[in-house]
Amino acid sequence: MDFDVSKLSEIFRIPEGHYTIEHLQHGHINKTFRVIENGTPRFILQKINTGVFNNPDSLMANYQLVTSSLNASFRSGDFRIKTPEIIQTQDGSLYYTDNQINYWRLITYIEGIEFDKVRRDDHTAYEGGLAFGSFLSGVSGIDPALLYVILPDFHSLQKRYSDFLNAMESNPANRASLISQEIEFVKSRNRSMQIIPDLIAKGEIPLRVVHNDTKLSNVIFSHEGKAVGVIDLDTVMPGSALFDFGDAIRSCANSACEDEPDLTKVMFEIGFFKAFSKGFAHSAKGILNKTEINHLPESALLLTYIIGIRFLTDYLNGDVYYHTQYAEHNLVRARVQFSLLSQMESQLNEMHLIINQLVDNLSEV
Ligand code: GN1
Ligand code: MG
Repeated sequence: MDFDVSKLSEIFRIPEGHYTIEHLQHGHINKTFRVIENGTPRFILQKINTGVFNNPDSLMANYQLVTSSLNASFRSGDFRIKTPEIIQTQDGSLYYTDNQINYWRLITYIEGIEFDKVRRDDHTAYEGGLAFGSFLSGVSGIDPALLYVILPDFHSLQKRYSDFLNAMESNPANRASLISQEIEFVKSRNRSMQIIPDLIAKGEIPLRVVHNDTKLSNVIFSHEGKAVGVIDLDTVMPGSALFDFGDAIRSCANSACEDEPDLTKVMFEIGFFKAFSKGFAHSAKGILNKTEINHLPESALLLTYIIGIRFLTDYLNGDVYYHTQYAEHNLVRARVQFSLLSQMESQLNEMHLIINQLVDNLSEV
């Protein structure tokens, strides 16, 4: 840890106190610490990964715009989901640069249970859907043009697929020959994944302000199991609502962890898909157009595919993007996504039936 915590209140606008910090393991990009005072978590301190986020000014400007708008709605009672607030440095900056040119930010802590203690059940999936649907509707008043595009083409299939082909051809870590099965899997699906990208290109699926990183671990749950917060706003940018829905499904409808090595434990839980969709439809209704609603199931397949490709590409590149704990970590992660994707493919009709039923029920209300 290269941050001197005894200087925290000299650097940021917080009361003086005896603070300690604890490294949190989740998150594959930034380094995240919980700041504790007398046994109580008070703030979150993050070292921004500037290899990924190379413009901290734009990153933090987006963060500020989004959280100040959402938290204003929260305070007026229009919105039940909290987002972290930025704590400025003593000189009014949104982040602190140390003498090693590391970038640090301090944000408020949203009280909730540890993510690994959150129960995986229908209720949690429903609450997750409510949270991300509320987020979407909460930011719908922000003009997408006001946000910087922090990571261009973030969920672009074309970019991710061509990055994958390049990694395969240049093969910098000499790993391509170890994964011929996975490479075949990726190639065989590329065409069928074009439906949503084509509709986006035609403008039938609009660009909105979206979260873009809707893993269930980015929802904070209260001890009673209610979704109370949405965190990790680094990727909030113009994108499609289907990115948020699809990314959330690949995470919340997976019975296992994102890096479960035993694929027999990886089950696509269609019950969780149904519950999440119900929560999402409830809080985002009135926002989504018909084309978006009709393609909710395909978005789950698309995002599962895209995230799987990204893990596999990083494996081919020698683990240069995601934090990894062991040599095969990215490959294990990719295999989990591909297993989920295969299961979703065989249950696509059921997923459509669920969404159709949900739409019928909503229009009767
Ligand atoms: C990364 O930082 P984290 O862990 O929330 C990644 C997401 C992936 C996710 C997979 C900026 O998110 O896009 O879906 O890993 N974020 C970035 O777990 O690349
Ligand atoms: Mg993230």
